[in-house]
Amino acid sequence: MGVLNVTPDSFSDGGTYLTIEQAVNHAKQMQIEGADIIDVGAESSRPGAQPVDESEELRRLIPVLEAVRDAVAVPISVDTTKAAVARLAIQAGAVIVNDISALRGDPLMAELVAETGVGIVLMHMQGTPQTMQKAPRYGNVVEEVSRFLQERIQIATAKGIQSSQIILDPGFGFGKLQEHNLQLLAEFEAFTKLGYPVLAGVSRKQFIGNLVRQPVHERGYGTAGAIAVAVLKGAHIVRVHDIRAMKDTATVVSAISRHARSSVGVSNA
Ligand code: HH2
Repeated sequence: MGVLNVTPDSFSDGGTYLTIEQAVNHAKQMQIEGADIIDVGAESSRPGAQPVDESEELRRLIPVLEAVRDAVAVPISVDTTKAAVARLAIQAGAVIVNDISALRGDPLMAELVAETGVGIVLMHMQGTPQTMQKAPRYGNVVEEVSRFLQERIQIATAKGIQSSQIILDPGFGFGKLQEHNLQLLAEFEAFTKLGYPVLAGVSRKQFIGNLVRQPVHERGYGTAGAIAVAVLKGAHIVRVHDIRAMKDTATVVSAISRHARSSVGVSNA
């Protein structure tokens, strides 16, 4: 899954793809480099980011989404927590809603997803983007994230969403300290064992920067290390900025893991 942020303030690519032409060119390039899904987002969720209102999110998103849909053949997902935005994005061609609030942000989102049959990413986050990095706290992070995801699956299915629509995501960097992010990756198979496709969004994140001591745009090699572990432990989708490098990383690791006779969470990525 290639990231396309049409925001002025995203932590990695903010302000880079603000015109339709820039966004379309980047989407095409990601397709050429092997992206299987393009995730378009118009509201940053980096720690401390200011929320954007619905009309501004739509203004940024919809023209780009329509142009990208016409320019690429791969499925498009929309990174939003608002049902009204998701509805217009689906009408404009999105087939997955990437909801970082896991249906908690908007009471109308579950109904929309059930009615339209699109895919839905249910992601774990402790707190909100404004508060989440202030004091993240867990007893056992893997167990707590896992329990949360199972609760959200129950709520989603109770509202008429089919199991086949659901994708899970432990939410790297969303209300997690360094040790929590590392623990989630070290035990990533706990999530792939839940029986749903699992997405890992580690690309260029702060916990990688803390290890390699590099600024955002120099975290590609560090990201590849994290992607390799996630794919080895069964991640089905990796949400990344550097398509070519991460596609190659995932391809090599999944080929190796298919030869492992007794590995846990063998990938079918
Ligand atoms: N991470 C970001 C945004 N959306 N969605 C999912 N499902 N999983 C993630 O880990 C995830 C996500 C943050 O990264 P980015 O989009 O590059 O930055 P920003 O939120 O600042 O736009």
